[in-house]
Amino acid sequence: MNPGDGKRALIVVDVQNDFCPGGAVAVARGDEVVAPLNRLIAEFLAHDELVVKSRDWHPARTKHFAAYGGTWPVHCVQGTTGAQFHSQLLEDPRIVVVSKGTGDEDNYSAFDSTELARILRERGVKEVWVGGLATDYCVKNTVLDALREGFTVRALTDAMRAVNLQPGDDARALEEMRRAGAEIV
Ligand code: VGL
Ligand code: ZN
Repeated sequence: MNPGDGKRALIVVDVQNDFCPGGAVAVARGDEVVAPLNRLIAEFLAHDELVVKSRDWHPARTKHFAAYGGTWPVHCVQGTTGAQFHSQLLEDPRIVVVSKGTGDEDNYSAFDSTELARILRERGVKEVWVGGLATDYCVKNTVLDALREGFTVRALTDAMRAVNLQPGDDARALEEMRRAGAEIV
């Protein structure tokens, strides 16, 4: 089977208020991923293909936060407005939601401590298309884990934006994904 022939799934990574402009870990122009992702969500659902949304879903106290020894300001605390998906992101009962970061680990990847790999395998998925927030953390780590798990991966550059704690982190993240075997589209 050629890459592209397998059953596909769309993985929408962490398109939550806290990663959008005005949020606690605001990604510049993070909200611009919503329109292209909505087009893909509609297309995948129309073809009966799986759509997964991951969400960063932290407890109020976690070592992921700077206050408790980690890197980040408080963000995406379970049940808060900041943790909600962007209000314009398409919702549908067929979409599977995967929560990550529920303990003290950073859990940047949507595969890390979640059921995602099992869910994809159960549905016969061979190829995943990945977009969302942020390119240099959760999108990158999700792409790298998907490759490690044996999936064909398309990283959707128009549908992702980066935190860029250091200038150029976005380009480095894309290069790392490409070198690991992702198709950058
Ligand atoms: C993320 C920083 C902290 C992400 C999550 O979703 O990319 N970034 N937690
Ligand atoms: Zn987080």
